[in-house]
Amino acid sequence: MPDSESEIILHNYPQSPVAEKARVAFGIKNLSWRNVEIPRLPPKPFLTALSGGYRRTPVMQIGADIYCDSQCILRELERRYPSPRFFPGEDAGLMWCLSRWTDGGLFDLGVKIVLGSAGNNLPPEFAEDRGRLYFGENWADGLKAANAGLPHLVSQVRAPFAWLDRQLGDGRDFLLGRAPAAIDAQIYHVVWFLHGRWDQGPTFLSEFPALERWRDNVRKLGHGAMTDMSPQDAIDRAGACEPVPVEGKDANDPQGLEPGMQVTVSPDLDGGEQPVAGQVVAVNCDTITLHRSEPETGSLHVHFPRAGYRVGVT
Ligand SMILES: N[C@@H](CCC(=O)N[C@@H](CS)C(=O)NCC(=O)O)C(=O)O
Repeated sequence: MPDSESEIILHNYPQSPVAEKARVAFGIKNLSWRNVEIPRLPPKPFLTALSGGYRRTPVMQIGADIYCDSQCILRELERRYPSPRFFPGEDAGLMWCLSRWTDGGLFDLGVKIVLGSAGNNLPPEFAEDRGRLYFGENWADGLKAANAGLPHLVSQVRAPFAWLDRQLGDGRDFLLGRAPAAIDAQIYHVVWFLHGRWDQGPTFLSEFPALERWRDNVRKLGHGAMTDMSPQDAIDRAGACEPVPVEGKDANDPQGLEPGMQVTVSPDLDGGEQPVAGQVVAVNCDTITLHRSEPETGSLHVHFPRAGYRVGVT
């Protein structure tokens, strides 16, 4: 068992597909972790006390270090637990580039198909929250358009699934061969979502037997070893720990970001989300780390990816 300072804590809820990506990542590396269940809808006071306002799922905590976004989570897991590797081949750079599509365009299609096909059957407060998050200010129109345009949306996901099905048709266990990789988790979470939450999902996926065999292989990887933890214990853990010291200055930063600056960070999307404010501790092309402090948690380092996030200088 790791000591409590280095114990992995995942703030998430069972139905979240992006959390499923992180849970599969734990399975690939066979890690032990603590599960803190958060609400599916805001307010999420325990989570935002740690994150500074970031409300998406999942968020990983290790001591007083808070990792927002699955991109940041996977990167940190690879740094702390390099074996087995998330990138079994020699193509980590290309795999990260590909993950911009899995986390962006592909996930977006999954969300539009699931929410669009649910139509008027979504609970109103859920429709309003997720509608605003994924469809912008005119979310009600966006949801209706997704419902009316469902066949088109499905055609957009069918093509890449057919490509994957053909590739997997050579009998390999995972997308890159015999060993599971980050890209398996990054594609699997959308397939898992479509299978579990779209009423036509199982029928749609039955067109792709090799993809279905692969889905089962990824499912069998499991989630590592999970034990529950209460939200208050997670807050107390942060309060009892100091963030891991980190340094980083980037002479070529296009925004001139430097340690010591006060900034805000938010997803680079129109989701109506609250930006997180803090002081830059370290910055590079992959990650920005902010220092925040709250009476209950003491000093925290909150980490965000650069790709997909907007930094504003305050
Ligand atoms: N880019 C983020 C996306 C996270 C995301 O959109 N997660 C969904 C759940 S699957 C979410 O936050 N939904 C709203 C919520 O949980 O409050 C990541 O990769 O972690």
